[in-house]
Amino acid sequence: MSNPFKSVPVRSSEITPKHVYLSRRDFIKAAGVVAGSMALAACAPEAVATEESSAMDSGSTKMDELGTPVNTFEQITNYNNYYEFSTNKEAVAPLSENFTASPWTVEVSGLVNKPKTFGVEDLLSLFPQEERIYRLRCVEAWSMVIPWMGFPLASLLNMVEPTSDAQYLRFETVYRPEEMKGQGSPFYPWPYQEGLRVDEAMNDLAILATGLYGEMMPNQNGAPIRLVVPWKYGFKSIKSIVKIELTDKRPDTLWSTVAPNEYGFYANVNPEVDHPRWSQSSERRIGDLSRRPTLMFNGYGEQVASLYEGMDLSLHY
Ligand SMILES: Nc1nc2c(c(=O)[nH]1)N[C@H]1C(S)=C(S)[C@@H](COP(=O)(O)O)O[C@H]1N2
Ligand SMILES: [Mo]
Repeated sequence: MSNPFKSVPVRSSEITPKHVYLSRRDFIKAAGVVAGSMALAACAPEAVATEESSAMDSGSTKMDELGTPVNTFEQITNYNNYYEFSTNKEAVAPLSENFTASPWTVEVSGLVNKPKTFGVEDLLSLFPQEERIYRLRCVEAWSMVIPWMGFPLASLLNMVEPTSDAQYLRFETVYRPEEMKGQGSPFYPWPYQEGLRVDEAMNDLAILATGLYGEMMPNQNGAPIRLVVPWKYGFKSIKSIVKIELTDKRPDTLWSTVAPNEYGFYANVNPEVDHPRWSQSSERRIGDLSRRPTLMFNGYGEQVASLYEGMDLSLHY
C-alpha cells in the first residue's frame, strides 16, 4: 500500500487533529518540562539536551548514550507496528490520522491500596515529563533510536501503592473497533494486552511515554500514552493504554497467546536466543545500509540484568 505522506515532510501538526494538537512549546509547558530537569533525568550524559537544542532543530543531532544518532521524526512516525490499525507498517500513519486520543483516562486498579482513574492531563501535571532517548528493538530484527517524553512508571505505582500481594501488572490497549479496523481481525485476541513483573515495572528505565521529539504522542506511536521498556522486544511496549491492573497472576499477553514459542512473557532482547524463524544476533537500524550486532538486553544490561539473576534466560525468551 502506498503511503500518501511519503512525498511530503510530515509534522505532527498535520497528522493530529487540530483540536488535540499542542505545539511543541505548549506541550512542554503543559507537561511542566524544565530544561534543567530533562538534563538531570536523561539517562545518557552525552544525550543531554535542553529545550533549545533539541534534535528537532536543524544543525544538531541528538544521540543515545552509545553515540548513535536518533532516528528522524519522519522515520519514527511512518514505520510503525500497530496491528489495531494495520499490519502494514507504512499504512499505520494514514489510517490512525483521525483516531480520538482526547479525552482519555487510564484506570489503575487491582491489588493496590489507592485505585484511581487518571485523566491524561492529570498524569501530565502530576509527574514531571522527562526526555529519554532509547533504542527500540523490534522482535522482527529492525531498530530505531527514539527521543521519548514521559515519566517513570514507578512514579505512578508509588502513587497507587501496590499491596504486598501484587506481583504483576496487566496493561490493556483501548478497544474501539469502529476507529481501529484491525480490531476486526479474528486472528488476534483483542484488546492488545501486555504484562510486566512489578520489579521490572519499578525499574527506572520503564516509562509511560506521552510524546516524542518534544511533541504530544503521534497517534501511530500510541497516543496519548504508551509503555516503553527498552530492554525488551518492542511488542512489550504496549500502545494507547486505558487500563493497568495489579495482580498476583502472570497475565496473558496478546503475542504469547497467538504464538507462545515465538513471543514469550519476558521477551528480553537476547542476541543468543534466535526466533524460531530468524536470527536475533543482528538488526537493521532504520536508515542504515548495513546491519549491526544486537546487544544483550538491547544494551541496558547494567540497569536490568540483576532483575533476572538465577533465571535461565534461554528459557524465558
Ligand atoms: N497496542 C499495540 N501496541 C503495540 C503494538 C501493537 O500492534 N498494538 N506493536 C508493538 C510492536 S511489535 C512494536 S515494535 C512497537 C512499535 O512502536 P512504534 O510504532 O512507536 O515504533 O509497538 C508495540 N506496541
Ligand atoms: Mo515489534
